[in-house]
Amino acid sequence: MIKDRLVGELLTRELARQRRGVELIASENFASLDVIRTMGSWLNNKYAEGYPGKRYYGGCEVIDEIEGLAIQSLCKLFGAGYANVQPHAGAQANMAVQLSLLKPGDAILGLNLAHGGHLTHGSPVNFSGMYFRAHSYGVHPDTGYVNMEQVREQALEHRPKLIICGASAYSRDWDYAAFRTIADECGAVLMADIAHPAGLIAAGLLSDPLKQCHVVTSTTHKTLRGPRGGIIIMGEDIPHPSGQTDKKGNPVMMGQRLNSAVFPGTQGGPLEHVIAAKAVAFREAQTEDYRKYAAQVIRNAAALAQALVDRGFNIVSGGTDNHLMLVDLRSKSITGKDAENLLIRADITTNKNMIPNDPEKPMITSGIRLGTAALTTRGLVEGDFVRIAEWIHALILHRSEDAVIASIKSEINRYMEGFPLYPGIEGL
Ligand code: DSN
Repeated sequence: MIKDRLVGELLTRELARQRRGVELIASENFASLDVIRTMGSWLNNKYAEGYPGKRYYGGCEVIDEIEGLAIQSLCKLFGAGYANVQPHAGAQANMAVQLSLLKPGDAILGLNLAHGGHLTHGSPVNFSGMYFRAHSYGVHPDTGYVNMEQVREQALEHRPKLIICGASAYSRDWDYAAFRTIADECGAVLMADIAHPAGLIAAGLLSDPLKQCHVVTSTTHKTLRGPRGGIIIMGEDIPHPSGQTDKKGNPVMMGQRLNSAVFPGTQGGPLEHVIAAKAVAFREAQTEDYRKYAAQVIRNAAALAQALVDRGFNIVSGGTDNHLMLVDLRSKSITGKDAENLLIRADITTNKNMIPNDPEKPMITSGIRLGTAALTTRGLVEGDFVRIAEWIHALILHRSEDAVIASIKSEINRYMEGFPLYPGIEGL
């Protein structure tokens, strides 16, 4: 164990919690030990402000190779022509894109947070909604699918400089081509935030945003199963929409502006230990094993959604194309907050989540969001997810019976022993 016993014991307790529980938080995963070990390395010690070959510190020759490898591996994984691997998180990637393209007061258009969007896509409590005139589109009340007519109406009315597609709680694939047509019609730059489905896109199982979107951001720790972090990619570098030229008369490129927006625009020293771990994850995601994993994630989500529907639950949009689903709990007369608190008593981890047009407040909600990426890493397959639906159903049905909850918790803890996490590791 590490010398700091207090922290060491907490690390051990958290490992035990992760091992014994049914992890259904859609944005979480279990990174490989290679990823974890790379993050916990002496690369942490190095300052490397700047980019490979152009640093503000000496001694960066190894770091340059590491960051170069991460960029090259990321480009190969997505077929990208440009990559920046420095954003500390998805929010920083989105902030950099907005800084590279917009001036305060410019209009942007993204998916409403209450319909599954993300804070950084224009929420009034986030920089994106404070500094820019943020407008939003939603999902169709009848179908739960993104309302493309509304996207077009909003785009033509507000003429945003940036249109954002992508979400935190949306279970369907995206029609990037339709978004591009609208973006072209109103002269906007089109960005996709693929933080959630990135790994499934890399595996070729969902539509490819790089073909249609000018710029794509992501996190690296959700379906992509890497370290906690962010990235920015483009299919190919393009001239910056301002049309500006440099001293030699060459167009200023978008990639150049994005790099400046990450550093020095919004960040200082890059986390090279995390960038090295990103390189490990990008290389893992190119293996046949990872492609099989990604396909299993989707099959498991479909099985879980169907098993819940079979037990009287409603899924927003009726199902899922990706790794997650939004469960509308109103048919079970329980709020999202109460369901989250109930399920955790049996070691099932979820998060309460607004459903579109939710009558409840954001801290209460009428839904929970469930995802299959983490448990698929543990080795669970379709039949196991039917079992999970049975547990969720039984817990909600017997919500006031402590003995039933305790018995399901014991059953879950025994069950999860069959799916070892980091076998042989007892702590740090
Ligand atoms: N917090 C992330 C999620 O859970 O989806 C998004 O930033």
